[in-house]
Amino acid sequence: MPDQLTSTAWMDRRGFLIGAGAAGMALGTGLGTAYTQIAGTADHTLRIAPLRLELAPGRVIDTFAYNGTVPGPVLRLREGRQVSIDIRNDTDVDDIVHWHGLYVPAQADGAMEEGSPMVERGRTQRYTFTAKPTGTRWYHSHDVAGKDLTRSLYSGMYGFLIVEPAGDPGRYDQEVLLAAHHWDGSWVSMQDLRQGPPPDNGLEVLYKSASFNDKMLGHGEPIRVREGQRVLFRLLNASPTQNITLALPGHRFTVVALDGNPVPSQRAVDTLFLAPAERADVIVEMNRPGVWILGPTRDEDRNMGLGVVVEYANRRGEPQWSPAPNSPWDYTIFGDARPVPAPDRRIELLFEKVPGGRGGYNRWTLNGKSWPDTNPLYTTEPGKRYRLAMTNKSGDNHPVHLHRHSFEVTKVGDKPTAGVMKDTVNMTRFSTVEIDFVADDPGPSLLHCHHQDHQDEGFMGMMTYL
Ligand SMILES: [Cu+2]
Repeated sequence: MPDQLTSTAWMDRRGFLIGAGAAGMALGTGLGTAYTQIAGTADHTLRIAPLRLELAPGRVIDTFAYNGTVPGPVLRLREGRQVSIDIRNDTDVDDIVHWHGLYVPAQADGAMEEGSPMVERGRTQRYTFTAKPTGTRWYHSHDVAGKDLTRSLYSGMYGFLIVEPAGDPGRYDQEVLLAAHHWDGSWVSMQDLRQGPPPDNGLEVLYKSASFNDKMLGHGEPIRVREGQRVLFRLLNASPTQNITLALPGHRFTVVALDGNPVPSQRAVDTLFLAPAERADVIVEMNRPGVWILGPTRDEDRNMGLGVVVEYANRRGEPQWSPAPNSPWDYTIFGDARPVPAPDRRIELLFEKVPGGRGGYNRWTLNGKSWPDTNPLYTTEPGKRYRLAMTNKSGDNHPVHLHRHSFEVTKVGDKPTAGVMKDTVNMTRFSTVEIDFVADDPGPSLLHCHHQDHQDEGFMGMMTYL
């Protein structure tokens, strides 16, 4: 029982729990009365360890994962209930786990920049927090990867975290969880491979493999369905840097939630776009019997292994793929026209690239500065409403993530909208987006691009509270 060694934890003055391994237990005997000793087993344990992941016969990835699986175990938490999760680090590198899309104290959020402690190698650390808000959330490593394409979001260290509402409507017959990931990356100069990026552009990551969950397309079990079923897909783009656009030939996706939050206007779409870190909950009516490929519209991504076979009962044969109708993706089609309250303050953010040149790494700036010089990026007062007016002055996509808060998308380009609540908003190349939020979770909160390489090369700032 591995937990026996590590089930001792201490509550610090700010009300979150820090567990410790054997060394910490020895230290613990010397701690004063300010620390309350907590005994007992955590509700969940995640063990970080190396994993040889077989995506397909002969395609093995040496990576790191939680509890020996990719994705890690699905954590299903009950809304409003306190949960304790032990993270045990059985690797030789310190790491940290971030609870993406949840309202948790900064010290338990799993970002060292906000003050959360690293989970040291060989140690165990306990996180406790109250699970909210409801919906499809996820957890993942929030370590710095830098040039190391085996660490953090490049690795298998991610999993679904679903906060279940007290009363789940559950109008579906089957639930399927799919997390997309790209594997086996290397740094390349795109100019050497294809025309396109300007010649001063720096290194980018190119991948050799991709998967839904732990298998490449054509390997692993198909998703078995019956005609007439309503299937809920919870889709997560857990790729370190790649956008994906998904289709299921002959079927449409009815989008019911984005980033776990119900959308005001449920729309059926032919293709579904997800930037890194984004989630979509979609219902598919199974009304086209056959054997199909649910996969990315880019041939290159399917050839790399991204996709899964959907097989109707009593149907056999080669899985079919056909190009999807062209349907542009736009957050505003899921919004509505309700009036948006005027913000107490409008904050302009400009994102720019400092091209690395051939063989160099691109750098990123927010209002002219790179992390850590962007701390603080802006300061908020509890209870006030803010509008971030963001401009992407670069030819790259940036899924911008705000920690510990949900925000409302209020303008995409010059299109106003309301009601679409997210924690990550993708900014397409040379675009503007406005998001509104209420400063309702005091504590330092990171704002950063979810591309691992952009985040590591300066695209990060800190929102603070007065
Ligand atoms: Cu970015």
